[in-house]
Amino acid sequence: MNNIRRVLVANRGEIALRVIRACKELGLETVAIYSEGDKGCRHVRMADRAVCIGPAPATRSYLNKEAILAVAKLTNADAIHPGYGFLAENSTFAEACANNGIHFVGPSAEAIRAMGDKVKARQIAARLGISVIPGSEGGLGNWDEVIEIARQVGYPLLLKAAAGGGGRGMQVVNSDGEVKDAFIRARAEAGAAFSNDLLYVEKYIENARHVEVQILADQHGNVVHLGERDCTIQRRHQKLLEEAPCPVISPELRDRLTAAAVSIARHIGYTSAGTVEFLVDLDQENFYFMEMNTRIQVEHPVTEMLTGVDIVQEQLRIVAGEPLSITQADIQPRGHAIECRINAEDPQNGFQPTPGLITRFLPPGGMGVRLDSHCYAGYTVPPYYDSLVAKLIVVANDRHQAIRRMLRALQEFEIEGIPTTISFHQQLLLNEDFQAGTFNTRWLENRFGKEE
Ligand code: MV4
Repeated sequence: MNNIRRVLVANRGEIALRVIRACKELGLETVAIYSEGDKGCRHVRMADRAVCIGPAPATRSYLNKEAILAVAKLTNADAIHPGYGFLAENSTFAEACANNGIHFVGPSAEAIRAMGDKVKARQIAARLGISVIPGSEGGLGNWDEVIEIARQVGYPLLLKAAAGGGGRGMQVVNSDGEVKDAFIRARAEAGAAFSNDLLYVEKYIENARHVEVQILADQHGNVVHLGERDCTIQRRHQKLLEEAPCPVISPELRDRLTAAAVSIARHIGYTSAGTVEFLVDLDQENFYFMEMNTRIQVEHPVTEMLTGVDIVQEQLRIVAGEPLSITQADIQPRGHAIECRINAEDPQNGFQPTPGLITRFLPPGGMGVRLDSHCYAGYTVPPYYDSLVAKLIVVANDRHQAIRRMLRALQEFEIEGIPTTISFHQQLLLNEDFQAGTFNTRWLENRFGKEE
């Protein structure tokens, strides 16, 4: 790659390994950063160089912009890959990289800012003629506006944080009597979580699927999509299992969804990998724009398994000023892929986090099985960060075979020393509603919520 030789990976865990692997294959050198709580992490061993960035709490290490930039300068890194979470969608950090002559492996700070404002993002989509969920035109001034909107679109409604995303701070409102308290609660939550308490409101689409489209865009005006992913299986807005393709959309609905995603990316001059999230209303064979994520997502391997495209390598090519290595005609998703997020959580105990020493770790393998994990026997899962210990991804010729392959791989996967969500995934994959593919966004809480 002409103007990138060394990449600082500003993340940890499985995504740090994932990025380092992509860099190595492109002949790029890698610099890892790690906190004092991550001394034994595999990304520290795998990178060409590793620098301790600070104490375990993320605010003192992985979120410490100044320290990360200082390490990038000290090690002469040409680029910083933020992974997901932490600083991946922090426009101030992206700007600081640019101001220091360091490539931020992601979109421009402007694109991050534009899509980070969920109200503005909705308005951009609406201006492009893409349907958005009926609700408030802009942000809300006060709760009486919510009652006015309820007259137009009807209850139930969903209050959302303009600076939020990913469902954080969402409040369902079922009647006029609930509006005031829900508004005050949502505003307080948004202010605390995002230091921005602006809210907007949408009709709550109850029988829906969460379908997102993967986009890749380079600096030469090429924008392609890599198909869609179905991420409907979420618990408290944490995705648990993702699959591709979505088992319930028709080819023409798929074409409309992917065309809408490409048009948004093209319109805002987006570059790098991005994901446009939609809600598909199963009752009306219709879809609505929800939000756009300006980062590589946890679930990206599902798309890689169907298309053969290494999304992280494309991100690195894009930031180096190279054109995409694929055209839309080259992208022919084949088969069916499923990803299970294996977390250090106890499904028998309200999915409580279960950090601790892993005493046995025997990963599954074989045809069509990929395991993205930083864990090993002897590794201690720290309590400071998210609970993800492994992403188990399978690909097969169709959904039925992919479910069988995933069940076989989960059976084979041995982790001892801490409770994990492996057994929960086995239960989920054996469930007949899941196997029929007829679940919606409310299915998991209704079906499994009762058993907590
Ligand atoms: C919605 C929705 C229904 N109606 N918005 C947004 C962030 C994502 N994590 C969940 N989001 C949703 N937004 C409207 N107007 C349904 C979801 C949703 C969901 C909601 C509750 C429980 C599970 C869910 C799974 C996927 C999507």
